[in-house]
Amino acid sequence: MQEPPEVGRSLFTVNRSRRAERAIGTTVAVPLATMTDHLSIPLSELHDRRAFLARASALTLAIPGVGAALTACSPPATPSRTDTTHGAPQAGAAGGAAQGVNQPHNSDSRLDSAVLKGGPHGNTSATGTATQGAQSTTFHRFAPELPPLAPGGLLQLRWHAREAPVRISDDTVVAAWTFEGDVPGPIVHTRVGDTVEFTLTNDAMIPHSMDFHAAQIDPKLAFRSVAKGESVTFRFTPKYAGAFVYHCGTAPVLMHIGSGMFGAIIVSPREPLPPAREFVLVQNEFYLADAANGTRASDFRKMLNMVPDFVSFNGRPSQYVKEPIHVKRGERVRFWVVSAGPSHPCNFHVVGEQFDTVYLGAPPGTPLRGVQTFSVPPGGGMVFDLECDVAGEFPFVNHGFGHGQKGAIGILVVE
Ligand SMILES: [Cu+2]
Repeated sequence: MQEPPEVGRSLFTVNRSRRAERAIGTTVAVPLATMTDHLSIPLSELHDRRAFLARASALTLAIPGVGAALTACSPPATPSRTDTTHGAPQAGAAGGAAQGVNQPHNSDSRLDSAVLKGGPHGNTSATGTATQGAQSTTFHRFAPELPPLAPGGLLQLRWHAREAPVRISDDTVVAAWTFEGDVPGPIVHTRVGDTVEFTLTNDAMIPHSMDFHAAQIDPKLAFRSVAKGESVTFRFTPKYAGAFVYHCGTAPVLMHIGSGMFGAIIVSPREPLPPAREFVLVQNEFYLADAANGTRASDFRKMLNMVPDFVSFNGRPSQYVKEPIHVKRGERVRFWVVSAGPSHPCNFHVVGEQFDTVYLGAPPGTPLRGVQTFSVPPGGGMVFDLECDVAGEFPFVNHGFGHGQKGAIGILVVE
């Protein structure tokens, strides 16, 4: 009797895990042990796991760009231990090359899904240390100010991917997957023509990776997944100015962005823009399971349905309503707005104001003048300038008000 497609796909995934283990040998023993856990799935759990893997696999097939990027990244027949760096990072060649030459590519999407399904957590982010210490996790307002540029034209970032509970409101702690322990990850600020040297070390059981939208670089090398305890290092030189997303690119990407692995990299142009108070807003959605052990885990099935529980700027719903952004009358304000998604745009609008200029692409090019609202697509970023000539309290919102109501709102106080 012919197997239904769903079962066939699931078994194929299992076989891929076995092949990967043989190919890579004992070099990454802990994650592979986790992968092979699912070779002995109890029948009672098989349906859920099978469904998850099938849906995750279908996801990559349904989005051609993502599917190509992810499914092309199968483990090679003869992988090398030089896949990753250890200890002090070593820069790749300036201008964009990643470490090494004969390296495995990013993890296969189905392999990574298998890792996700290897634990007792189901289709959620409640893995490993994501829930530990939740009760003592305090709320902090995410500072929206654009940080200063690094001196000398070289920005060196040595980050860790790790699981952590993050309090997003007084009554909600999410079991997050993070860059540097927070959601979103740190705001990166660089400039066209400068160099970013980036190292990601993975502290978590599940593979993770980094995809900078501000980079032009071979994604199979630079954006590949790394296993627990291992690192990847690469350099790039931003060509265009703008507000760009970064995110974990490990499959299913939906799960990794949806669980907190995203942020903004702001690339300033060489020629200065008009002086302004500059702020960064990263919109994201939260899809959360019911509370357990003091946290709410991110729920992959809810992500697929695209009806979020919360939508936020900088990782906390309505945080800038409680603690607004203050500027002075007569100042120009510049919002670098990024929509990390994973699935919805940000229809950015400031109530009672109009945008003097919106830059669709690299500022100072492509200016639109006198704009009321503009939609930033998921995976995109734009720059919004306004001249604060009138004093008052101005709500900045996602004018898709279902999402504004769920937390994509703040207050700009012009004093
Ligand atoms: Cu990840």
